[in-house]
Amino acid sequence: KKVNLAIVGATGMVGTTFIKVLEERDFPFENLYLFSSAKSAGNKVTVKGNEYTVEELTESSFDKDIDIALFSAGGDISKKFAPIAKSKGVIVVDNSSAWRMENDVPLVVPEVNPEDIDWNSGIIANPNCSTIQMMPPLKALHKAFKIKRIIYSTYQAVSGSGVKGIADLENGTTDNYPHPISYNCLPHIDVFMENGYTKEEMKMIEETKKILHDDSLKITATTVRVPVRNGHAVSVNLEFENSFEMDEVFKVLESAEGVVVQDDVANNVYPMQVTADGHDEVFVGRIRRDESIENGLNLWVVADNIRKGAATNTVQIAELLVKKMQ
Ligand code: 11C
Repeated sequence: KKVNLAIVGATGMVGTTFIKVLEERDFPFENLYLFSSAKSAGNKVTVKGNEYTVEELTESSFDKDIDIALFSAGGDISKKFAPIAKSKGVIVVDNSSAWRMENDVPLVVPEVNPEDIDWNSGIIANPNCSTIQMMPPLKALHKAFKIKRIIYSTYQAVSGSGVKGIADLENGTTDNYPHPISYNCLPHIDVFMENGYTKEEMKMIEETKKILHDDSLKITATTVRVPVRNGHAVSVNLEFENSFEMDEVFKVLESAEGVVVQDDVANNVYPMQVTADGHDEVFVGRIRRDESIENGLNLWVVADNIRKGAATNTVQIAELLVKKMQ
């Protein structure tokens, strides 16, 4: 069955990547509606050879016959318009943080917990980009050796802040960040919370537990903005319940869906942001035992935060919905 699809935030960085990914994966839509703010309304966009006119998002936008809407226009737009869409029978796949931790909203990484889309009540959330890329390798390792504790340290690209972040990197300005990001690193992503963590750090902690369905996991995180245009890297330290052999770890990661192992240090092969850029997979390397504790492991995990961290993961969720509608 071909579905009627809407994109909210169609002209933004993730929105335009939705369109690229839909074309690349030949997503089976019948009608396509592109919505944006008044500023970009009227723009013409070509998708699969057909020209579409971007319309202003209004409260009556979902009166049309729409099955699935992909949202990436920020949390405030999602908070206001996702319930309107849902009330009209549309299933919303939302890329913002607005609904992720709600009890009736599944948080889905298709390689990891596809079954969770079954209990949606009209809104399915796409996790935070730095969380998404950790889930395919960690789910496979959790299943094999049972994770006890996770320490995340991130190296996140300016594209995670949108076009303003990229402008600050390229121009040496401080319009988006409180300090220069050119030639600098900022241990500060999103706002600071009362406990001294940033919201980005708390997202990684809470979303990991929700996606892996395991509240007993002990998790801590430090998230850092680095002067990289696109692609997030995460250094992760894991402590397992069970003992493991390194060849088993490699086997588990090599057979994990959506994961590509790049680990040949003798030839300087390891994941990097510049090589992950433009790809949909999660790249894992620098795989080595943490010799300071029992059952410890270190990994370096890199992915394109706009693709797997946002647009591709959202489109993959929509593909699961289409399959379910058949
Ligand atoms: C960043 N992770 O890199 C953020 C961007 O909750 O969807 C995505 C924020 C979110 O700045």
